Amino acid sequence: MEFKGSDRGPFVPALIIVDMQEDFCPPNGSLAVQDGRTITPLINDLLSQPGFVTRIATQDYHPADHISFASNHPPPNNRPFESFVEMKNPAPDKKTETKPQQLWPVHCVAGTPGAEMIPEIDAGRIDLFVQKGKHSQVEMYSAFADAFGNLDPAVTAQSVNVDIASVLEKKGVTDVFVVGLAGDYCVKCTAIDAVKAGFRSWLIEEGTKCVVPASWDKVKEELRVAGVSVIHAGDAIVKKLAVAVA
Ligand code: VGL
Ligand code: ZN
Repeated sequence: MEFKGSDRGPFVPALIIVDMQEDFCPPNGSLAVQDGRTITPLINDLLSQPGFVTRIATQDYHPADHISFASNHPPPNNRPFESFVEMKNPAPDKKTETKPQQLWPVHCVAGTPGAEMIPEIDAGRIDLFVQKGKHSQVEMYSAFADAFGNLDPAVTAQSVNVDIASVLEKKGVTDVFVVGLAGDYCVKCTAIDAVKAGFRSWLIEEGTKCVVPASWDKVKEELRVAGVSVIHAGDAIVKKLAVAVA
């Protein structure tokens, strides 16, 4: 028999809010996700739930010369959303490994207004901000690992300011709830890497929006195969978050 819910041992939940930043939101974001701002009330409601042992927000936080910016590459292969460039693994022992990297409009440049959290988010309740994508030559959608899956802080130190897996482990977290932008990129990769890091991973469907909304069914299948549970805001597991941590 499959064990469910409270039969599965301790429940120590954390909230990860992904990339609720001006550049991912209408009306002014350079990489605005359709309806991106509309998920804010749900996210603020989650932030107010007493059950989380920690509430973490991630920020895409790129240098101006980031490899994913279309304008940093010569034409004709520099069309945002469409073009791909070759990216090299930054790990010293894996330098020959490469991956295609999709190009984007310039977005979330560290220290600019586009990289700021949108002000509607109740930032006072956030315990920790994770800034990722800081290495100019590597993409980092997931808050846990760079695009090559590098987890070793010795390798990712240039990409991210916090080792999120060790932060969660130190707090005894068992379950990670993921919301934010964008469902088909950073939210997907963060939720999948949470599974790889050994946590149960729950993605609340009403708490995300996609760059390509029509891709969501395919993304949900990828998430399911990877072991992420895509759930609804009204589900029983979410109601458990109303119970304060002991
Ligand atoms: C994201 C594209 C490029 C995201 C970040 O937050 O989903 N998407 N950089
Ligand atoms: Zn980015």
